[in-house]
Amino acid sequence: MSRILLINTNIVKAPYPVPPLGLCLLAERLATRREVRVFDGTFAGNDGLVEAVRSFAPDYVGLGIRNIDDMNLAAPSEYLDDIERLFVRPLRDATRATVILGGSGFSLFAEPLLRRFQVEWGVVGEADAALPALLDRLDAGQDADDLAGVVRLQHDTVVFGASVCSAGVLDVPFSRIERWIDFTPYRRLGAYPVQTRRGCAHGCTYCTYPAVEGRAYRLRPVQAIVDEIEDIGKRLPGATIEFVDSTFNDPPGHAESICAEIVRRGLKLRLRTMGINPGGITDELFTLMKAAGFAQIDCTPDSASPRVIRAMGKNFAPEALTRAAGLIARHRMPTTWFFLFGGPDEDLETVRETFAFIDQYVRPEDLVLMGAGLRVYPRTGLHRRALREGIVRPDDPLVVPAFYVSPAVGRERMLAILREAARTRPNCLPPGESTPDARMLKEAVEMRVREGLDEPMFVTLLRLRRAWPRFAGIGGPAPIA
Ligand code: B12
Repeated sequence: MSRILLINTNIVKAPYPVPPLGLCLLAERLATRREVRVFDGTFAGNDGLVEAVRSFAPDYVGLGIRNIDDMNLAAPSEYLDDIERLFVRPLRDATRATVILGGSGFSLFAEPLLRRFQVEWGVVGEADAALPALLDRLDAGQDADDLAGVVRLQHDTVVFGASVCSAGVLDVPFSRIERWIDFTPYRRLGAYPVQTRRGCAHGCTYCTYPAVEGRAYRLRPVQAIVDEIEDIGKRLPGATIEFVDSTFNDPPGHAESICAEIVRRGLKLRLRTMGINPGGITDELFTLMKAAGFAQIDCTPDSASPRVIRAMGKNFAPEALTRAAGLIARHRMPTTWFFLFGGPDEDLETVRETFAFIDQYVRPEDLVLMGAGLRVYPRTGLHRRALREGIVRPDDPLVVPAFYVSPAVGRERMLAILREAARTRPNCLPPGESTPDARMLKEAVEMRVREGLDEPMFVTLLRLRRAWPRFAGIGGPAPIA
C-alpha cells in the first residue's frame, strides 16, 4: 500500500484561520486504499515537518496551495516565498517522494507554480477523482498526461490533461476534519466548513470561481449534507458551521431545501455563510435560514451602481439590491456587505451611487468591507479588458498580484475616497482591514461575557468601534464565533 503525506501550506490566519477542507476530503477518499497523513501548517508553520516526513516515509507528498496573495491593493501580502521557504525547500532536502501540487490558488496559476517550484505533477481544480487516478497510474509506472485535471511539467513544457469538472451529482464523503488535524484552534477562532455544491454558472468578469470549480452546478444531495451537519453537531457540539459555497443561494431552491431539512430534523445549530447573491434573496429563503439557525451572512453585491454592476457582468438587476437590503432589515439578519470599488466603468458618479446605497439601505449595525481595485486573474474577462486598456502586460503571468483600477478614478484617489468613507462611517472598513485590534478584541470578548451577548462578533466589535472611534481595525467575519 503506498503512502501519501498531504500538506496544508496555508499559513494565513486573517480574517480567521480556515481548516483545509479540500485536503481532508482528499484524505478521506484516499484512505480507503492508501496510508494517508495530513500535516497542517496553519498554526505549526513547518515545525515538525521534516520529522513527519522522516517517520512516515511517504511515496508521495501532496502540497495544497490555497492562497497566493490577500488581494489587498493597499498593502498586498504575498505567500509564495513563505510556501517555498517553509515547505518546498525543506521537503526537497528531506525526501525523494513524488511531489504533487494542488488547491485553488495553485489551480489559477498551475504553469508558473510548477515551473517556480520545479515540481513535475499537479492537479487543476477539484482533485477528488483526479488525484486517486494519478496515484494509481504512478504506482503502476504508467503515463498520466491524459488524465482530466492533471498537469505535468516535463522538459520545461507544461502538459494539461482534458477538462476538469464533470456534471452530475456531487458525491463527497464527510470531511471528518478532526480525524486528520487538530481542530481545537480552528474551533476557537473560526468555524467548521461544509460545502453543499460546486460550480458557478454566473459570468462575473473578474471572478475565478468558474475556473476553479467549473461552470455547471453539481449539487450534493440534501440528505447527505444535513446528515453531515447533524454528525458534526454530535461530534463537536456548539461549533459554528460555515457554508463555503462560492454563493450559498445558487441555484435557487438548493439552500431552501437544506434549511427546510435542518428545521424538519429539529437540529439546534449555529450557522453562517459567505456569498449570498443579492439577486436570489427572497422572504422564503431568509425565513428558512433564520429557522435553521443562521446567525450571520455575507452579502456580496460588489457595487450598487447599475453601470458598474453591468460592466462586472453581475447577474442581478439593481432593484434586486434594494429588495435584498429590505429583506435583510426585515429579518434582522446580521450581515457583512462586500463592495469592490474601482472596477470597470467606475467613475466618481458611480462611486457616489454605491455610497448612496450604503447610506440609505445598509443598517448601521451591519458591517461594510470596502475593497479597492479588482485583482486581475488570468483568462478572465477583466484580464482581457486590462490588456486592452494597457493596465497589465501580455507577458505578465499575474502571480504577483496586479489590480484593475478604473482609469477614471485612479489608484490614489480611490484609496483616499475609501479612507475618508471609513472615517465618516463607523461601520465601513477601509481596504485590507478585517482583523481587529487586539485591545478591542479583548474588550469585545469581556463585554460579551459580561452582558451574555449571543450576537455575531462583528456586531459587538462595531458597537465598540462606534463608542471608541480611536480603535482602527475591527473584524470582518467573526474571528471568534
Ligand atoms: C470559502 C472561501 C473563503 C472563506 C473560507 C471559510 C472557511 N471556513 O473555510 C473566507 C471568506 C473566510 C475566505 C477567506 C479568504 N480567502 Co477565500 N475562498 C473561498 C472559496 C470560495 C472556497 C474555498 C473552499 O473551501 N472550497 C471547498 C473545498 C472543498 O475546495 P478546495 O479547498 O479548493 O479543494 C479542492 C481542490 O482545490 C483540490 N485540492 C485542495 N488541496 C489540494 C492538495 C493537493 C495535493 C491536490 C492534488 C489537490 C488539492 O481538491 C479539493 C477537493 O476537490 C475559494 C474560491 C473557490 N471557489 O474555490 C476562495 C479563495 C480560495 N480565497 C481566496 C483568498 C485570496 C482568500 C483570502 C486571502 C481573502 C482575504 N484577503 O481575506 C482569505 C484567506 C483566509 C485564510 N485564512 O486562508 C482566493 C485565493 C486566490 C489568491 N489570490 O490567493 C480564492 C481562490 C478566491 C479567489 N479570489 O479567487 N475564503
